[in-house]
Amino acid sequence: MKKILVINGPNLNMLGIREPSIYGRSTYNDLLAFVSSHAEKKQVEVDFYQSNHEGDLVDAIQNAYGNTDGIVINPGAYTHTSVALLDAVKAVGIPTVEVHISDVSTREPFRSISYIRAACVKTIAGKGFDGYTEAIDFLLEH
Ligand code: CA2
Repeated sequence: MKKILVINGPNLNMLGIREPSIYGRSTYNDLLAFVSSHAEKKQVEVDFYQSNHEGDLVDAIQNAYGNTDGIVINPGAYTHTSVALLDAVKAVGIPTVEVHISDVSTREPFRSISYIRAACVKTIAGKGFDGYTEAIDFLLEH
């Protein structure tokens, strides 16, 4: 069975609490349930990790080395700032898909910048929670 690690960065544990017009009303636990149900259908093992701390996210990517077939990552605001996350994905060489719930390209200009994108096999944005399942399907097919 294939194993995929789903990583969420800062503030994604607060989903559903504020800004429903941007991120929807569903919570982080709803996201986990939605992705888990899809993974079960696709017979893929999925692990989840969420942190508000950049170094902990780097550790999670490094810990996937040698035991994970693919990574789905929503780096949150670190998307727009973190060379460390870019380097971590490059270092492990695990196929990684970048996901954003909102359409970052139509929001503030700084959200159009993504450092991690250069190390990712695909970027999916603006599809809500469906972006995560689309990312899993992409990793299984490629
Ligand atoms: O659209 C996305 O998935 C983002 O990665 C979400 C990040 C944001 O910084 C990125 O630019 C785009 C924010 C995570 C959630 O932030 C919340 C803010 C208020 C209430 C609940 C969550």
